[in-house]
Order: sequence, then structure tokens, then C-alpha cells
Amino acid sequence: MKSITIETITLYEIAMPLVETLRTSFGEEPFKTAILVEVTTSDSVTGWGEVSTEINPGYSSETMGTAIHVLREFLVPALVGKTIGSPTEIPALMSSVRGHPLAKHGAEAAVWDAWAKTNGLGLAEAFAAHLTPQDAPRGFARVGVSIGIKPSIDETIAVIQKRVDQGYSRIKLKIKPGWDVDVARAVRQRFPDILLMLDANSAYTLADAHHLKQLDDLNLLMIEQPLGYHDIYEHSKLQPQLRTPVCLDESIHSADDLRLALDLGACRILNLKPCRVSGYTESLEIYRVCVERGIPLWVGGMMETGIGRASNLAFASLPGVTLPCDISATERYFNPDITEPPFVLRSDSTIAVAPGAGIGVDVVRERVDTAAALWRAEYPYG
Ligand code: OSB
Ligand code: MG
Repeated sequence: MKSITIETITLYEIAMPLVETLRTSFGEEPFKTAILVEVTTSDSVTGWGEVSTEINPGYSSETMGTAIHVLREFLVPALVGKTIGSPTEIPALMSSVRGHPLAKHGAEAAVWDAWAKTNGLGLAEAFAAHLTPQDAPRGFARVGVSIGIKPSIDETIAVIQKRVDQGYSRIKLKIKPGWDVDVARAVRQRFPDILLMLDANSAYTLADAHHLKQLDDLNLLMIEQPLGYHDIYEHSKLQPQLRTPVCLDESIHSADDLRLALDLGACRILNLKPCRVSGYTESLEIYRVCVERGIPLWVGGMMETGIGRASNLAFASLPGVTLPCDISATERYFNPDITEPPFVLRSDSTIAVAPGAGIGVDVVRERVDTAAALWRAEYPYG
């Protein structure tokens, strides 16, 4: 494989209107926001990455403001001028910075794209080049759709009906105390056969175990992150009380966190968000742990633009990703997206990986400019 030398890194803070917002137990973002990372190499190859930070520190402690600070002051200077043989060398170059996984992920992702393009590989092949021959990518990912907290059960059912008609076979419902058992039961009655799961985004405590046990009758695929966003220990007390598999999201930041959670019996399934674990290098390590231990794995999302979606989709096409992912079609999020062509849902609830080198989609610069202007108009700080 050819090495690359990182010559320049350009950052774009953007905001984009969402086709449908996503209300969670911690609130709702008015726009999709992100910082796009553009890397150019000494061979004039361009790579793109996405820092999927939100405006509010609701899901992650990182925000648009913390990420631009950490990137400008620390991460970009640590990478410019460096020559690397593989993108898996990037985490070590950024290791003097503690934390800030979303910011690190975006920088690493841009390098993966540039390295894959330099070597004539699609991103999925670039990931697979760091795994075993059994991990050859499939060319597509199984996907589902995430549905926010709505004003009523009727509206929830109407949105699900629309998504089922579009071809989504797995539905994820956001829940919170007061919006959980009743809505899940109504949805299960109306849709007896769909793959149904819930995501609490840390809204409960162990004292709610008895209440959550009522969900065991609804044949749920899993419940995602019911307890504290840092917690592993209390989840290990909850999982044995539920038949429904617990899936961890917020609590898992590394392969070490996952090994701890599995050894304690805190979860049976993992939602892997490459951004939450600081990038694709750590994601590959987590993937290896899941394959070795037979843990069902899926790729989560942060309502990514086409840049982050393309790379997550490439990762999700690896065969060890065994459950449907939170990677929906472009039209569920944006009209238009900043990349072309759009991702479309196929009738078997899958999305094809974009063909071509690197992320496989083209970044439309005028749309990046429009999104950067919307960010400046709405949030002129920083
Ligand atoms: O918990 O999975 C989550 C979006 C923002 C913050 C947290 C979460 C989400 C999603 C998005 O569920 C799913 C998607 O990208 O389609
Ligand atoms: Mg989640």
C-alpha cells in the first residue's frame, strides 16, 4: 500500500435543515450540524471526514464549539505534515489529546478516505484490508430507521406506516419515562411482525427495572442504553432482570469498555458509532471483539451527512455487522444532501455501498457553502 503525506486540513462548520427532526429523551436539535474535515495530500488527493457534533451537549459532552476548538488548536497541528503508511497510525498521532472522540473521528475519517483513494480502494475494502480474509465486505448494509418521540401514539403509528411502506423492516423508537410501554405496546399491536427496538438514551435508573420488565412481552429486538450514559455496572444489574437484550450505546467508548461490559454481563448487543469510539481504528478493534465473542453488532448513526453516512455504510457492509443499522436513505434526512448521488433504500431494507474509491460519493461544494452560511447565520459564535 502507498503511504500518504498530509499537506493541508480545512474545516467547515455547517448546519443543514432536516426533513424530519429526531426528538429524544434529552431533547431535539433544530438542524443537523457538523464540522467537515477536508484533508489534501502531497499527491493532491482529497479526503473528507465528518465530525458529527451537535449544538447541545445532550448525547455527547462534545459540541460544535468544543470540536472546532480541539481540532484547530490540537488535532490539526498534530497531523499536518505527517506521513503515514496506514490510517491506523492516526490515533497515536492524536494521543496527546485526551477525550474528544467525535473530533478525532472526523479527522481520522478524512485520512481513511484520502488513503483509500490513493490506493484505489473503496473504504469498505480499506477497512477489510485490516481484518481477516473472512471479513470481505458484502457491498451493502441491512438498515432500519430511527423514529423520534412524537406528540401522540397516532402520529407515531402514521410515521411508522410510512417507513414500513417505504421498505424499512426495522423500526427504532425513542422512549423516555411517560412515553414507553404504552407506545411500544400500541406499535407492536399494529405491526406484529416488524423488527422493533427502543432507545432510551439514558433516561432511566435501576429503580425502573420493574417498569421496564413490562417490555419483555413485546418481542423487542433490544432496548438501547436504558441507564446512565457513563454506566456499565448498573446495566449489569439490569440485564439479568430482563429477557429483552440490552444494547449499549453511550457507555462504550473503546474496545476495553466493551470487554468490561461483556465480562460483567451489562449488555448482549452493541451499537457501534464509529464517532463515539474516536474513529475507525478503534471501531475495527471493537469489530474484532464482537466477532470473536459472537456478539451481535450494528452501526449506529448521528443523522450524518452523506460524508459520514458513506463511510459508516462502508463499515456496516462488513460481515461481522449482523443486525440492521441506523443508516437510512438520504431522503429521510436531507433534501438535498451535500453529496451525490443520494443513498436509496432497496426493497429488502438494505442500502448499497457507494461504488468507487474512498467514500464513493462526490461532495458538492456549493452545497457545503450553503450549509456553512446557514451555520454562520444561526450560530455566529466560535
Ligand atoms: O442514540 O442513537 C442515538 C441521533 C443523535 C444522537 C443520538 C442518537 C441518534 C440516532 C440517529 O438515533 C439515528 C440515525 O442517524 O438515523
Ligand atoms: Mg442510541
